[in-house]
Amino acid sequence: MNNLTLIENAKPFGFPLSIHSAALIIIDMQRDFVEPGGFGESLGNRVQPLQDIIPVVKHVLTYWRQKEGLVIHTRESHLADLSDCPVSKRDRGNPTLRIGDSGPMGRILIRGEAGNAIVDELTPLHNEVVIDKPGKGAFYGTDLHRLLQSLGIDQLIFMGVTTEVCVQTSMREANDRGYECLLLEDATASYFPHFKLATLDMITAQGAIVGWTCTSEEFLKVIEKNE
Ligand code: TIU
Repeated sequence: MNNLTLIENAKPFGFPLSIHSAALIIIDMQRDFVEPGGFGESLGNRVQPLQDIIPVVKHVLTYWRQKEGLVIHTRESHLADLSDCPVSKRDRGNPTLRIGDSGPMGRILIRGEAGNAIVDELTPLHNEVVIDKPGKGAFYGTDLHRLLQSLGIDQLIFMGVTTEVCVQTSMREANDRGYECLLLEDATASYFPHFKLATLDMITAQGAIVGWTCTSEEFLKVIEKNE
C-alpha cells in the first residue's frame, strides 16, 4: 500500500489518509450503551439506532484487521469503589439506574461487569488495545496519547457511540492534541438521530475545525484501491 492516499469524497474536503500512521478507534460499543437493560436505556433512550450500526462497524473492523492495522477499543467505565466517578456525573440525568447500581447486566458502567463488555460481535482480539476511560473523552484520565505517540500514530479513524457525546468529545480531545481525525458516518450513532446529523455538520464546519467525515464505503474503497 502507498503511504498517503486521498479520500476524495470526505467532507469538507479530501482526507489525506496516511495508512501506516493511522489507527482505528472504536468508541464505547459496550453492552451498557447498545443493549436493552443497560445505562443508555436507563437514561430513557431507545437503543435500536445504536444496534443498527454493529454490522457496519464489524465490516470495517474485519477489513482493518486483515490489513493488520492498529485497533483501539474504548469503554466508558469506573472502578468498583466509584473513586473515579464524580458525584456530579453519578447524579446527573435522574436515571432509573445510576452508575454503580445493580442492573440486569451487573453494576452499571463498572469495570469487569457483564454490561461493561464490548458487544459480542466486536469483541477485542488479544493484540488490540482496550482503553478504560472514566470520562466521555478517550484521552481524559487514560494513557491513550502516550501510547499513540509511542507507536507513531497521528491519524485516528473513529467509529462508535454516541456521536455527540463520547465520539465527539474524543475527537475534540484528539484534535487538540494534533491528531487528524476522520469519523465514519454510517459507523456512528446517537440515541437522537438529529444530534448525529448536527454533530457531523459541526465537526466538518469551518474547514474541518474538528475533523473529517466520510462513509465506510468510501473509506474501504480507498484502502482497497491502494493495495
Ligand atoms: N459513550 C457515550 O457516548 N456515553 C454516553 O453517556 N452517551 C450518551 O449519549 N448518554
